[in-house]
Amino acid sequence: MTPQADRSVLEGIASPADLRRLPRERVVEVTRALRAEIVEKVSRTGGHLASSLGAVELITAIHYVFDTPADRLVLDVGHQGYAHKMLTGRRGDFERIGQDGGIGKFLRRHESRFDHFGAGHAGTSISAALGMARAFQHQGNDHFAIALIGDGGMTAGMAFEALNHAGDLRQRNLVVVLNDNEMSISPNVGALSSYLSRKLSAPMVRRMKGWVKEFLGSLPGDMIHWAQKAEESLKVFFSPGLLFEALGFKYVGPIQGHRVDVLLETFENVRAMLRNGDGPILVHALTAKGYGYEPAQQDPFKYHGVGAFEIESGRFKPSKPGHPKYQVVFADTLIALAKEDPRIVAITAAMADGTSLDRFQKVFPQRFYDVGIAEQHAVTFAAGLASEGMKPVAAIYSTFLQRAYDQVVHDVCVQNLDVTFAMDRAGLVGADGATHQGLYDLAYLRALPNIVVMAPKDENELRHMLRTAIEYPGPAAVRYPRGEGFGVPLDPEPKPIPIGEAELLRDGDDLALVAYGTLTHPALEAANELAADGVSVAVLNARFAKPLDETRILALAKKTRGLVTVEEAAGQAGFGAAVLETLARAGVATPVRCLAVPDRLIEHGNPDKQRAALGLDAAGIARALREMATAKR
Ligand SMILES: Cc1ncc(C[n+]2csc(CCOP(=O)(O)OP(=O)(O)O)c2C)c(N)n1
Repeated sequence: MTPQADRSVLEGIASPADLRRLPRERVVEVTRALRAEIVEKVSRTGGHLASSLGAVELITAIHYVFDTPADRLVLDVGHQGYAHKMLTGRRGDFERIGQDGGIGKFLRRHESRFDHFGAGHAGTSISAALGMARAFQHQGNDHFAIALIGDGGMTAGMAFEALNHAGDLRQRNLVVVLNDNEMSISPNVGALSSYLSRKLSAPMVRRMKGWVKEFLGSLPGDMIHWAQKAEESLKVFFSPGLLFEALGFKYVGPIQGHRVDVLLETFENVRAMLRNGDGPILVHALTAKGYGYEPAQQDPFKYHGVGAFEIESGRFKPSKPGHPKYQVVFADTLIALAKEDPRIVAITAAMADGTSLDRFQKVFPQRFYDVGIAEQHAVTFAAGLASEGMKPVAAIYSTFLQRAYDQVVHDVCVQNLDVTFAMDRAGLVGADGATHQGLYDLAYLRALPNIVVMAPKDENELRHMLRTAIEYPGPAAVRYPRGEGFGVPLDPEPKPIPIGEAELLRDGDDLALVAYGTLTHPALEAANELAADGVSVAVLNARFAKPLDETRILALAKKTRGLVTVEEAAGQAGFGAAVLETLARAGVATPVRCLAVPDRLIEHGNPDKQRAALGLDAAGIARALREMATAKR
């Protein structure tokens, strides 16, 4: 089924104020038009399809009933917000979503005055909305703050910290809308999810009602009041509201999240309750991810984040067959190692597909853990496993591991526990943009005691490093990028690399390149270019940022006229900084140039173009070498 709709109604909506001028009977028409528009736009550019389709009615109804932007709508993650973007003047910008200079895939404060809080990571919306609601109270105004969060987002511990606090504050101008589709990216996990979706079968409800009626009938008159109270409690006990009520929220729901009439009426009631001082309120809406576009509704997992596709059939545009992805090489290597070592277990925080650990899950269902969007718990859970002699491998994107920093420090490194961090999506990530760049892991890990920090030059070395990390008896982290490797041949057996040992790929006497991670290959290309100019450049594949191969690096610094370090990470406190510290400590004054990502936000865009613009490709590295070769001393 293809969502067909007359989209002309959208022409007159440049902001939610225009939406609110429409009679309420026409809101359904708006949601249909938005849905058709989302499918059409995303079919060309790719994007978060199923999540956005599932939230069209909720977002439209909230903008219709509440006075946005004076009232604040905070979207958790922001990936479900395409209807929000379209209703707030960005319909015409969808052609370039996630591309250089285009709008972002998530919400950004500088992109629109309707994006009250930037996001990309899950679980932050309730805290942020509570802060806003509290600010309104301090400032003496009567605006409301509304957080829209998915059942996946709700698995983040932070969401509960916020609910707990909001309940305690009795925050009367706060609404949390729970968009419950029983899905995270893959099916949601955990006791909370089962609790929310607990449905009493109809015959059971009928039987219960019958018993209660019979029981009430048998009671003397003065006890009926108490018995009715008991009946209410029984109902509450069987409703998911109990949990939220216990946290101090008024619970409204569960309601049908795609019925516009129900939503408008519910939000109007909610607004009246808020005005009456009855907040905070939690609205529990049941939705279907991918709603209204058959292929996505049938397989919301496949259509969570998509590339371009054909609308009629739902078929994706064929992608060119390429080299194996780092993720697949990682997962397959882990499977091979786990076959030999029963102590190995794998952990993901809601990214089984993204990390390719779903492959591991198929082979070792009992040794695989998806903990939900709970990176902090994932790390300390791994620490606990390690403390009892297991060998946990936590595959967490570089950007999401930021969340669990104290767990990495306090629970793993300080206790020197044997946890392997497989840091996926390290470096530039492309369309996901600033919130997802994997640029800070070097800076945040290098400072920590006990940990070994490494990065492979290609997918083959990743295999060896994974084994190295797992065999190392303390904490070890391996970073690798998103997507395809270089297509290098894979050695049949992963072998451990001596800790802290760099690899001299090419000797040279004039200059030295010290490369970390996947920029080693472009570094080699650059050295070849310089050789044609008669400049002899040594290339060292550093492999380890901690411990650094000080002996080899110092030897190169002493023998050459200048050293260039290369890494795809934030320059401050990164790999180059480690080299500079080593040289300074040894009193070696060889000039050093550090090529790294500069101290500014890198937004979404094509990573190859971004690398070129930052001087982090072969041409840029060659340029830096030439400048160094011709510099006067
Ligand atoms: C801290 C963090 N970990 C992981 C992710 C990756 N991620 C993006 S959306 C998503 C699922 C969100 O599920 P839910 O909130 O239920 O929204 P839905 O897509 O089902 O509408 C995940 C895991 C993230 N954005 N942030």
